[in-house]
Amino acid sequence: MIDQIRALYQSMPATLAAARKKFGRPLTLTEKILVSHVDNPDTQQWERGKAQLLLRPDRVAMQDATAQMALLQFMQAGKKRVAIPSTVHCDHLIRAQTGAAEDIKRAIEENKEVYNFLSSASRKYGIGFWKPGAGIIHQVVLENYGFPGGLMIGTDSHTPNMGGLGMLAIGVGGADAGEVMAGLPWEVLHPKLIGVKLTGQLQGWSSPKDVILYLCGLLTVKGGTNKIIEYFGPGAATISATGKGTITNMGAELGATTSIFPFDAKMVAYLNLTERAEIAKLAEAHRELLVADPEVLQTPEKFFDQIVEINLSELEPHVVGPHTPDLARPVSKLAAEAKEKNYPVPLKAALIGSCTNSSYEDISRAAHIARQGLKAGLKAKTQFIVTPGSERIFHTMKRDGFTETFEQMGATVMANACGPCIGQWKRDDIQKGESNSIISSYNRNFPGRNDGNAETLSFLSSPEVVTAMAFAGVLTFDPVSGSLKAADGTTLKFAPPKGEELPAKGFAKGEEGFEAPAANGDAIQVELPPGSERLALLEPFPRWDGKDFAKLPILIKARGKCTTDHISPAGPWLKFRGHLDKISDNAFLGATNAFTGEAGKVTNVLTGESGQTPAKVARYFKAQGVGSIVIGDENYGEGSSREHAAMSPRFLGVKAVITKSFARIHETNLKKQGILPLTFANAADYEKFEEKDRISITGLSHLAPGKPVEVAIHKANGQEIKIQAQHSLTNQQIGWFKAGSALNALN
Ligand code: MIC
Ligand code: SF4
Repeated sequence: MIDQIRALYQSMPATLAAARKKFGRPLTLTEKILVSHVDNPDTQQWERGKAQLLLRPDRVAMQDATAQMALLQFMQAGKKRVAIPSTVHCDHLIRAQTGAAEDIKRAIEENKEVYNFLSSASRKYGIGFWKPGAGIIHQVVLENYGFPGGLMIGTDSHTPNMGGLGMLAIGVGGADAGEVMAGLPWEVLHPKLIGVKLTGQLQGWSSPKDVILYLCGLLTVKGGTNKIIEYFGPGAATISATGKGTITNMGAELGATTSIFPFDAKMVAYLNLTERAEIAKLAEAHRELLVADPEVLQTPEKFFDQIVEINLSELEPHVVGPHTPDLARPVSKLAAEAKEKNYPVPLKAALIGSCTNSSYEDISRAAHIARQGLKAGLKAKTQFIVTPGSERIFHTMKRDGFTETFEQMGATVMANACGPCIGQWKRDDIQKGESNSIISSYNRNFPGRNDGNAETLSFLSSPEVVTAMAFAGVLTFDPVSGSLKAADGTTLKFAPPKGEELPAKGFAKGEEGFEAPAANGDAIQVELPPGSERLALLEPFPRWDGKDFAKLPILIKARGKCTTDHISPAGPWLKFRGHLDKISDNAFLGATNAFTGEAGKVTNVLTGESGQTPAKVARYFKAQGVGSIVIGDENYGEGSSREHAAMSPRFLGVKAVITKSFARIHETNLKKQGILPLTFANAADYEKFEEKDRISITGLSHLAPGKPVEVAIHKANGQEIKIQAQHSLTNQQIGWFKAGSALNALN
């Protein structure tokens, strides 16, 4: 790895000089990394928001729930070995039930087929394999592979965590990963740049989490779409590397392509403590390559498309939610809002950890709060769950007494895995449909995400605020100014949390859980049992038949938020991530039917039967040889990278998705799988679609970049309304549509 980094740093000065000349100006850090990873500097066009970049990432990371499709697609490319360093991480499939030890044992049993498939394919194709229990993908990558100035892609939307180490790390669908592993360059729309200037220093209860929670409120869940967020300013250097990782990780909630911090001493400290002193030294020796040019810092408004300034000294601790990460307010304002909006006040669960917030700093600050509560004779009034991010964190927490502290409070320490964050949480304290509030230090809070119950109101905050809330047991508690009654009747007012950025004694180590690939994988068989319930080889999607889409029914018109969690829910469905036919039964189960207001139920307009699942109706259409259309609202496909949200509709016969706007990863996933992603030229046209309408999309053989397409809405009374829709397909992507998928276009 060190050689790869050395070679990159050695090549950068000449590349950057050429780019400065070409652009006629100094460079931001983002641009430095982009130009140093471009596939062909001679032919590459540079226009923010317009040009397509063809890039050569340094590595690929995949987690178990998305790696299955990524590897199945990679296998279709017929290569012997991956072209660039790649890893698989087993984290999403572990159910949080009784605690780490038993949960891992059960997961290994339950997911045997999938783990065997992933590990055998990894061994064969030259991919590093991290076993279940080793940790959550982003923590493990941060501890082992992230490096300043690098470019990576990962089949998970929170891959940008690595921005905390000055790496440009971008979440993608499995098809993108499969292609890059097969040796193709990776394509992305040249993002615009938002510069976030940080001044001052975080105080008291405020933590890195609050930087991103505040930004979510300011920019909203679509404010970062097709944009990279570059942090700079004196405040940046005051935040630990893992704190930076929290901020860049959750930048996914802004829809941002990725987020990044400039190289600094905090990154050096983190690299040193994670046994990468050599990389730290090398980066220090090339510091000027790994930060923006000085002119950019002097007049940032000349170099960024938008600037936001945050004075860390004045930033208050925040809470966001319910149901969306951009409903933000300072924690001091939550009580009044909870009363006004009738949020259930008792908290049923408080959860800390996850890929976003389980650093040593997070845990030590939360433990400081925990100790104060315990000293006052208090225990958690809610269920309290801790999910460490990695083996290192788990063992260091244990060694330094944090685990014991949390357990004294009544906490359950879960496996080093996603667990409750992805709906792998066996919760039996509430009935389905029961309205209740929970709070966590995670990064997503869409309805039904944690426990499959859309009536759970999920709030997000920093681990220290969540821990204080666990003692209070109510949503209306303000840990900053409020107080609790101690066991002896006196008053407990928490002192602001104090922690250490990094463990003074270094990280403790557990079982690393890494399996290296075989030097020569030729003799290794990929384990894929025929007739498996969990895995099935992919059949190529049919090619486009050259005809326009004529009078197709609407499968669903989704109203309001329609994230990938609404389109392809996770939780119990995760077990079918390697079996396209089976998982497709979950299609649109969370999406709100605009015609009825009900989630996951539609009318089969061919038979008139109502109250059916979208998958059932789509399968009926498919059996009749009839395709269908999906209509969506704003920021359709927000959230995760799961390409099942595109593959299932494709498998079920959806031909086009027409929306007001798309989230980046999902729009690409639709294109890759051969579905036409269209946006209304006039957003108000969304209202024109009625349940019984039939939709035609014409002129498809003349599909061309930038050229709108015509959509006709045929009303039940014979009336026809014509509207225009736009698309962002390039010539190459039109080729994917015609071939039936990007993968078909390769062969
Ligand atoms: C998520 O946080 O939503 C996930 C689960 O990590 C997803 C990936 C997946 O659905 O497998 C993501 O963020 O991309
Ligand atoms: Fe796992 Fe949650 Fe992080 Fe996604 S956001 S990688 S589900 S911990």
